[in-house]
Amino acid sequence: MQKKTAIVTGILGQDGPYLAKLLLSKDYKVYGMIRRYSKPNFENLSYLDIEDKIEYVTGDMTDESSLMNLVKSIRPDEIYNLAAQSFVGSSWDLAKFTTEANGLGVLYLLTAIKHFSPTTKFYQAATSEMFGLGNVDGWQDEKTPFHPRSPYGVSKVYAYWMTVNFRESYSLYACNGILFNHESPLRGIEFVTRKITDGVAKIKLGLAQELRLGNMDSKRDWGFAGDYVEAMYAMMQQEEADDYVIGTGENHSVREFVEMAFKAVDIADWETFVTIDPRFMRPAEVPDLKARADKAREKLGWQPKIGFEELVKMMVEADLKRLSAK
Ligand code: NAP
Ligand code: G4F
Repeated sequence: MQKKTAIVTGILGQDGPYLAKLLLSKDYKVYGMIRRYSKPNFENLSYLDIEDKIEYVTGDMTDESSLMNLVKSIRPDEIYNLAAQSFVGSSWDLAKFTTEANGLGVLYLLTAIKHFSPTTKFYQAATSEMFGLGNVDGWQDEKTPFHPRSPYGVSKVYAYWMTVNFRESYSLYACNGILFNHESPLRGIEFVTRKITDGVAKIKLGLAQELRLGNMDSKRDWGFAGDYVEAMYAMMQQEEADDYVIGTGENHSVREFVEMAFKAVDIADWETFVTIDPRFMRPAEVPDLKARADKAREKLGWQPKIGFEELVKMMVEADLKRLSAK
């Protein structure tokens, strides 16, 4: 039997490698789309030991013709669009690029599918940042109104509705995974969780003396990326395409994350190491995110396996190991 094929954009990021590993375990041929680099970074793929199991193809979310060519030549069974300028903090300074890569890029991909491969299923990496200030009694689900607070959030709302619109207009199998924050040892170093676990590991090893952070009060629903890619895959195997909220249903403040990370290395007086630095405050903040993922549990049979404490420990231990090896 012929292998199923999938294009994964954003293959070098955090989620790309976890998803690719899952697809490979299900015997897919995986095409990983990367931009043109003078020196690409395959570190996350080699961490999961799959660097040489992917077929790499060149494409850029801001280059319409590169996406057209890929869809036309590969005509994959599935496309997982994970590529994005995904750092909220930089999206004010890079508003145009963020809009082009995260918003228009999705329009280009959907148009390519419509023209050249209408049976290809499409997954869009939507986000809880679309909710922003929106909530119902402190919770967010598929029916909660969007009120994005950053150019990143706005770009993802555009992509979300374009995905819905192509599904409704052209009957494409196109779905949005509205994922809440998910983390892992592969998380980019500028995101708060990894910045904390890397910083705490450095302090423990005597390589740093302080950790500088912004808003310690904001709350996030943090899960493990390895669990979340299973939800992406499940969304693409349904009878009909739909949109799903994915999260743990439990949230914690940045302060609680910091406390837990220091606890993992037996440092009790953690406050002496932490400095609030206004440079890391945002022009507009998303204060509180908490997922109600009942639909995913009922329809996809999905639920997270790794809890908050286990996640923090996993990340701190990975950073200790990485730094000690150096
Ligand atoms: P990530 O680590 O930042 O990875 C994003 C990838 O997109 C990177 O490999 C990046 O390539 C690539 N990319 C950026 N601009 C591109 C462009 N113009 N053309 C082609 N590729 C481009 O993000 P992630 O955490 O894996 O998240 C995956 C997706 O889920 C993103 O769309 C993100 O917005 C969304 N999301 C993430 C979370 C979360 O908590 N992690 C939650 C909800 C939604 P380079 O390596 O070249 O920079
Ligand atoms: O880790 P963060 O940068 O993640 P944020 O903004 O929640 O976005 C992440 O999750 C989204 C899903 O909700 C994704 F769509 C998005 O792509 C990305 O993966 O910041 C988390 C919180 C924020 O409230 C921020 O203000 O931590 C706060 N924070 C406090 N000090 C900090 C810092 N964030 C960063 N990055 N660095 C700090 O020093």
